[in-house]
Amino acid sequence: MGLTAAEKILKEHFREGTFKPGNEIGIKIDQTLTQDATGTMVYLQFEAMDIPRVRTELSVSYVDHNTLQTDYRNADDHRFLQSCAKKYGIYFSRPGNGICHQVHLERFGAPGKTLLGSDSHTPTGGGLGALAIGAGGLDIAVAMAGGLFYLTYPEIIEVRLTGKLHSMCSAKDIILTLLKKETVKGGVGKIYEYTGPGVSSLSVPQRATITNMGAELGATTSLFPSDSMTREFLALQKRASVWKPLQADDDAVYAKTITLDLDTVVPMAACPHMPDNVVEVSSLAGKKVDQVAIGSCTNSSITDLGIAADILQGKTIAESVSLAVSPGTKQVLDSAVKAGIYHTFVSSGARILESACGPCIGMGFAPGSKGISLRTFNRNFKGRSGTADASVYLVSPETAAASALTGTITDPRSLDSITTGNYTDIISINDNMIIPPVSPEESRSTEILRGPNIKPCPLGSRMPETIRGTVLIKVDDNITTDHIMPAGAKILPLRSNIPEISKHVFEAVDPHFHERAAAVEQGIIVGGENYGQGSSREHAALAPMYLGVKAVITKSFARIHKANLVNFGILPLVFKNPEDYNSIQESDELVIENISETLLNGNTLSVTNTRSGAVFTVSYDGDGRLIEILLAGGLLNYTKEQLTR
Ligand code: MIC
Ligand code: SF4
Repeated sequence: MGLTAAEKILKEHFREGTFKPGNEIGIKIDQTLTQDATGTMVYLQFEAMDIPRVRTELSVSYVDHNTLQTDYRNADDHRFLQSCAKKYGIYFSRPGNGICHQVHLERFGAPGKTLLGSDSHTPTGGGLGALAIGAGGLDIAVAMAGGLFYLTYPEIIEVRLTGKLHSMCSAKDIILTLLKKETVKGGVGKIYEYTGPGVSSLSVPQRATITNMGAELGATTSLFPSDSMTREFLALQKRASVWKPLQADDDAVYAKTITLDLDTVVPMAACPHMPDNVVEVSSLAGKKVDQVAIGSCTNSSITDLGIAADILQGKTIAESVSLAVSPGTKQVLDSAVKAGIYHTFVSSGARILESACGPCIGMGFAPGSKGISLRTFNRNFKGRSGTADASVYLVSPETAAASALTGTITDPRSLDSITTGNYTDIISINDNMIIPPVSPEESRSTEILRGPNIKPCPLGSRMPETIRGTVLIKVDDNITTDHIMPAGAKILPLRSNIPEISKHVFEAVDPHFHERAAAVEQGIIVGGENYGQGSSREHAALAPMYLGVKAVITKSFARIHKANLVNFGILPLVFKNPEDYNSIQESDELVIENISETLLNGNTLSVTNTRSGAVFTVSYDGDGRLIEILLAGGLLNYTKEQLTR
């Protein structure tokens, strides 16, 4: 039986476990990436492992999230990260050089490699034929130390593309179409592998838009084959030498096949407040728009900016609209200047922002009260833009630009014919904002520079035999890590300081969460389906751990968050009978006894609700290694115990 492209990479990197869907496997990681918002914790954890230099083929530390520098804290973080990179043999991409996923695609990604990143959109690299996976920071620290990355062997889903996109329809519309079909939890435990004759018409940046937003499906990752288009992209980047072909075997077997005819794809928009709340743009036509943002790791390539500029060419944006453009990388920004795209934007009335995440993570350009914002980004969770009552729609660059001109949501196909340019060949390569690793001698004498806001990573305590926990909060389905641990300009500077950031846990959902958690010794969180979707931020587990949360009981979990809970010694439990969710109230006391014995001998624990007297069962599906980690109080403690043994 032949192999799928994903299986070929998995097989080559497989080191431990049983090589079959559903089982835990350990794979070797070739490359890692971190970004500043998750990176400070990663390097604090790496430092605690006491390893002189990274053991990967290549590791890159990017600064792209917290670049506002409203006071000393972000700047101190940047200096800390730069000194860690020098100390440990890591490439350092300086602030201003661009968004991690886009820079990595341009300058470092390679077909057939495994890439692990402390950011959920790491699968962007799948556009180049790399098996690129997002994970919690601690998993990245372990991979940098040469440890394996453990994941559940995913189901491989084939997305067979036929036909060709019509003009004014783009890669964003493809992934939004898929999100409508598969939903934000449809991809949990799956890899989406793209095949079929439609693939060859999509450029690498277009493929990367699709694999980037595969994160919103909850997927482990998404993957395109490596073909002549990939080789062309790498040759333009003067990196043709890393190209190698990657394709599924003709007789490869997939768990399921979804066929998507690109001829039928039309402009789509994800409506507030979920990326799968997708409708056709034409059905929203005429709705007033207050602001438009073009950029983010999803749609900030030169092709994305080029088509938007073609639409804006010679025109002025509507008086009622504010338009911001953030080029994904310095390379894109420079190429946009060369190609005249920058001039077109500025002439049309656009505001040009830094090459960084910016508005995507609530770092500036927040909409006004009840504002309607159209963004080419990947997430529209409530409040993420920085304005709690704003409505964010996710659209393609074509729809964004067309709507900026008219001031209302506009189907770009309704515009008079647009002359489009080909901007892919205009490329400006200059890596002077990437600092390469130094020699081991220089590393040794490098001092790590810290600021007063950088506090050590707290350690968990051993799992108690009995949890007697208060239900601190009960939430619905699809709770995101943005709900659990919000980001934005006020909170992101606290990412290096867990005691401080923990005061903001669940802030937007319930401002008293922190006080309630502080008042009890052990806390429990109760959630619905797909709890913890979205970002990879381990702070959504680390801060609750710091507040004494011992278990989270839900109907189901998102992959990365569940792994983060285990990494920080919090039990991720699932109701055996989802109906039991209804019987729990906030402030109930839940008792779980004989934890280690039960977990080591099976996977079902019984829980007693002392208010109602009700007894119900929950399960944990992890294997022996994960149970050991939980009992040790998290991966850091477990690793220490292993080393002492
Ligand atoms: C996001 O898009 O939510 C982020 C900010 O990039 C996160 C990482 C973080 O919270 O630092 C992600 O996607 O993992
Ligand atoms: Fe940055 Fe937004 Fe991409 Fe996250 S989704 S990496 S915040 S641009």
